[in-house]
Amino acid sequence: MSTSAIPSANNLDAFLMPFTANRQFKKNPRLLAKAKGVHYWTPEGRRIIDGTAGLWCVNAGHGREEIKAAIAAQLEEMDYAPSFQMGHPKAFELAARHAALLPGDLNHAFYCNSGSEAVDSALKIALAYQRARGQGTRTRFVGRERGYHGVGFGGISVGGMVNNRKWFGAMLPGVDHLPHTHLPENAFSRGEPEHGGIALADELERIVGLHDASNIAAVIVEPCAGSTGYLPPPKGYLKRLREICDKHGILLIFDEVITGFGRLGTGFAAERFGVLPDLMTVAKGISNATVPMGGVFVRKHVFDGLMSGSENAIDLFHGYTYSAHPLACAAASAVLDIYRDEALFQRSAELSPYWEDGVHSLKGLPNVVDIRNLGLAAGIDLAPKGAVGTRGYEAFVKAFELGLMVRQSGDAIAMSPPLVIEKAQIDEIIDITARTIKAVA
Ligand code: PXG
Repeated sequence: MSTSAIPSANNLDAFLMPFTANRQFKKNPRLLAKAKGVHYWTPEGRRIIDGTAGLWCVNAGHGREEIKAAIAAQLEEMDYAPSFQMGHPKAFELAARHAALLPGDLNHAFYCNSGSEAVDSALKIALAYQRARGQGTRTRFVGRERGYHGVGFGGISVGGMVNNRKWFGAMLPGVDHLPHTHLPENAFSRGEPEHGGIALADELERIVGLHDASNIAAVIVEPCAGSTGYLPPPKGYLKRLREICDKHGILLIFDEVITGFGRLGTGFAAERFGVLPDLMTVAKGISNATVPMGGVFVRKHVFDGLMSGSENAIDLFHGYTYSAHPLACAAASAVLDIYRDEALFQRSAELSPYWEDGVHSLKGLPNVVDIRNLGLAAGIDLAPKGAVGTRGYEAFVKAFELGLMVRQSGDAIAMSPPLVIEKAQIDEIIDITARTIKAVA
């Protein structure tokens, strides 16, 4: 091995970075070396306030001692156990705790390792359920424009982000898309937008009219779209989707990878909106991002449907080596204790009005064309400057320079701080965001 090949943090070449402009990044890297509470530190010791809870996932803040201890204890006791035709106690205990936490009869949990796996698992469970109840012609899915459901072939097919789709060919056949919910007449809405909810949801009837319900397995939506700039649903939208799905025997899947575990001031968006989906996908906050984990929660009728074959047959022909990994289960259980003991979902609700006032105080700054918020998250659209995404990227880099981590999606910036954030830290986020927006004018 030549000395030039000795791995070092100064040699950034070997890592093919996900969702990154690799060459641009490597010329001017943004490295994170340490994290605690609501802060990151760069290798040089510069402190960055985490305006995005990592990637919408570190809901209870970084470096939680209780989670570290639970993972260490589990590692000491048992590193790994399979979940196929075997089981370990923490998996069952976690599922029972999740079942108790979730609304309605969403009382069975399937586990996986990411949001992408959760989405593809949910789509497969929907197909298996329809088939098990003698409706095997229901193979089509309906997603939504500007939806993000991860990067598996199922997820990019039902998702509605052009760049996730354009590179990867034909993908899953038999998918239609509802229109996205970002309407110009709702600009600068505080919380749920007023206009368009019913008409947008009624587009589902048009799709059913085209294919017939007997061919449609499920509709999947994020209750509040995250990745494409944070788009809260207009009033009445989700309820109407639920009604149309019920009318036609179509399953409704809520992708709560971002909204789950407190982001909207309730445990789950399903509670916030009073709409119960048939299946729900989660990830991120489920383990506070310490050990990768995702999950699909299903309602009783879906679970019972899967259990309708002979007792010695495998009910769901699907699973992962690391489904219900013991370290992930230990972490997820410890984070549930934190959410409960610190009442973090309630804290998220209590902080939301302060957060709303903060983000809407940015109205009137140069190039700010829309601001949206719901729960402890917000999206801010900036007018494009030349090519789409240029100003958004400049804002993302500038914010980092000024000591704040935000997310960029085109010319929108999105923020979703850890739920343990303090009011003074919200002020700091708003102040840096304001300086950022002025700097990229
Ligand atoms: N569904 C939703 C709603 C998501 O937001 C996924 C599925 C996929 O999860 P995994 O764990 O496979 O990445 C996501 C992920 C961003 C950003 O900048 C958002 C996500 C991931 C990375 C960046 O908004 N969401």
